[in-house]
Formats: sequence, C-alpha cells, structure tokens
Amino acid sequence: MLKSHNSMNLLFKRAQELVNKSEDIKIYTHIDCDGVTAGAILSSMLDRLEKDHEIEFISLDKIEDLESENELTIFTDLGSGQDMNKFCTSSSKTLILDHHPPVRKIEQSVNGKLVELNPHFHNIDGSYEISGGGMTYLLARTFGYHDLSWMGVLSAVGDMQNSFSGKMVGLNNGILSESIQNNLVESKYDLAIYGRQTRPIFVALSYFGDVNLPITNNKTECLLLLNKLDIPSKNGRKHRSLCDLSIEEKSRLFSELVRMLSREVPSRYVKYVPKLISGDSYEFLMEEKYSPLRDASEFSTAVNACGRHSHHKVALNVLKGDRGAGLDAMEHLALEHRRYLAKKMEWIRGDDRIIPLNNLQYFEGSEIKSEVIGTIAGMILSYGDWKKPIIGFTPIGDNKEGIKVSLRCSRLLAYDGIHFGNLIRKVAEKVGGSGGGHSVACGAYIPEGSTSKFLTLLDESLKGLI
Ligand SMILES: [Mn+2]
Repeated sequence: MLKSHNSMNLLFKRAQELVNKSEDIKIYTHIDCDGVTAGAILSSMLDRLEKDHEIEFISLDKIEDLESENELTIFTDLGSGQDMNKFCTSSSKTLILDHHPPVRKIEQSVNGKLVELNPHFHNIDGSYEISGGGMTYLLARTFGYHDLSWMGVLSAVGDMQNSFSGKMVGLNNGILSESIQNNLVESKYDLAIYGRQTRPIFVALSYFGDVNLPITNNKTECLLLLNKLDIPSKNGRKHRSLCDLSIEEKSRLFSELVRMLSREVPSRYVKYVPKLISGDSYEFLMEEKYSPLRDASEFSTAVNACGRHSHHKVALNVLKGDRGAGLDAMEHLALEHRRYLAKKMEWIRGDDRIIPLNNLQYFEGSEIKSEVIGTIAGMILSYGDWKKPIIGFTPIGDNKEGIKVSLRCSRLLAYDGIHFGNLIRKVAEKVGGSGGGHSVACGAYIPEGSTSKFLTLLDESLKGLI
C-alpha cells in the first residue's frame, strides 16, 4: 500500500480537477528515461480520459524560451528547478509534476494558474524516494489507473533512484508494491550484473567496471571463471544469460566475485563489496523472456538509447504498448547506439586520450555528441584507473556556446561518502557554469575556455578524499 501524505494528496486532487476541466493539453517532458516514461504515463492517462494532447521532449535549457499556447500545460520531470514566472503570465494553466529540488516555496506552489507537485514540499526526498515518472503515476492513480504502476518502477530505475541502497524505498517502494500486487512486476534479490536477459553471462561479466578485475574487458577470462565455477556458459547451442543461472550457480558466482573484489580493493572498501554486486532486480512479467524490455535496467537503457539520438517518440510508442514496429525501431536504434559507442570508445582508447591528474582523470571528447558523453565516460572508466573519477568534455553543440562536462566514477567512491553531484555543482559555479546530479553520475555546463581551470579546481577539491 502506498503511504498517504495528506498534504500532497490534496494537491493531487487539485491536479486531477485541473486535468478534468481541460480539453486542450500540452505536455513538456524531459529527454531522459524518467522523463520519457513520465510522458508515456501521462499520455496513456489522457488517452483513456479522451483528452486531446500533444507531447514534446525538451532539455532543461529550453524551458525559458517556451510560450504557453494551450489551455493546460503539464511539465513532467522538469519545471520545479526553473523560473516559471514568464511562462505563467498568460491566461492558461500550468501543472508541474517534478521531483527535482524546487526553486519556489510551497506557498507559491498553488495559485490561480499554477499547481506544482513536488515531493520536497512534503519532506520526501526526490533523489531516491520518488522519480518524475513516479509523481506522474501518482496522478494517474487518482483516476484508478493502477496498471500503469510498472512505469513508475521503470522511471525510478532509469533515474538511478535505487542505485545507492540496492532497493526501492519510500514512495518508490509503495509504487513497486502496487505493481507487484497487480502482477505486473516481480522483484528479486539477485546478482547486480547488467544484461540479465539479453547478454550472454560471459559477456555481461566482462563489462564489470566498478573495479578492474582480471575479467574486466576480457571475455576469455570470463569463460575461464565460469568453467572454474562449474557454470556452463551454454545451454545446447544457446548462450546462457544471468536469468538462466540457478540459485546455486548464482551463489557460487557471487562468492567468487566477493573474493576477487575483496582482494583487489583497498581495505576500507571491503565492506561495500557485497552491495556492489547484488541488489533487487525488477522484471516486467508481461514482457517476453530474453526481451530487452523484460528487465527494468535493460528497458531503461533502451529508452535512453532512443533519447540520446532524439528518437523519443519511438520509446514513447513502445512504453505505450507498441510491441510491433515500435519495438523493431527501438531495437534498431539500440544497435546503432551500441555501434556509435563502440566507435567512440575506439577513438579514445586508440589515441590514449585518457589523461591522469592527481585525483581524477579526464578526456577531451570533442568528437562525441554531448548527449552521450556521460555514457562514454561510464564505459571508458574500466580502461582507466577505477579509483579516480573520470571526466569527459565536449562542446554542447546545437549552435550553443559552452562545454558539457560529464563525470562518472566507481560506486565504491560514492559508498565511501563522496557526492560528486554536489562537488561538481560547486566547482562549475566557480568557473561561471552550472552543474549537479547523482553521486556517481553527474555533469555540468561550463563556459568555453574554462576547462583547465575547472580541472584544477576539481582536482584540488578531491585532495584527501580519493
Ligand atoms: Mn527525473
């Protein structure tokens, strides 16, 4: 059962009335997995209510240029962190369903034209207790659409809300329970190795990158490891995935990984090792086994792959139920995305572009699209020094001045107490930019020409922490 928060429920009632009264609705939602999924929840809800609506996917910097043209405009997974004064001047109404830290006070969250729903107003932490899609689901829920709860789970996973604790907490857990009760999702404590349904286990293991192990980026070592543990890598002619392994096989693999990792990491990290390789996983029961949509992490990657190359509509259609042409298109985009990533990885590795400083490492990624610089940084970390964060730079592009910065690091650094999202925000502000994000995945926008100053400041701020 979802715990009820009276003050927030009242606002959801207001939001529901607003939707009921409007016939012409515009949705602006964010371009990442959480945002696209929030858009899909809202659009499914409005379809059922037979409300005319249009949806547009935007990045945060576009909000200030928007003008309201519809009776009701709904912002999902964005809006709370932005100045809405200009937008809210017209006669039309605005609804915000966001979970990012708000710039307005709760007193300003409801007036004649604006209703703003944000967990932070009600002492709920929007970084791990509920996502943008989760907030949107809570609205859909007021209309009784409990069957959309699985998308609330997907949003939370896409937004990495479970990454720190390895499970769903707070309202996320309430949404998860609802999706389990409705037989939509199964939650299992499992090995946390990416690629549960679609990757052969020996390939999945080779991508382990939080710590450099002999198996990292080495498929032969992975096969040898499986052999040693008496875990067949094939079932007949078919490669086995993590989802095919028995409980006994998984526990043998878990023990061996714990042993390998504990030997490799500094002693102060040893206590975090089990958390690094295990956690709750979420399976969507209506999706076929071995489909990229069956496992929540893999589904969120597929949604992001569409978004990163501006094909949000494809992901939207799949989320809304298209398992024919929509799914084909999504799989095609995922394949292209992987090819693009592989090419850029080669480009960085071939020319030894990772440059180490005292407490961090970085690469100049001018040939990489700004939408994927973070993904590349995350992947290339396993070729660098896992004990230091890695930072990638690339021009923002899209005819805009400035540099996009992305930082990724091993989760061990975050478990040890470093919050890179907060650090990068402070450093970005010092060079005239802005930034923020999660503890292990974050980024910033900084002015052109400020990269070396940025690096020096960040390197200094990490002194003694790494
Ligand atoms: Mn979000």
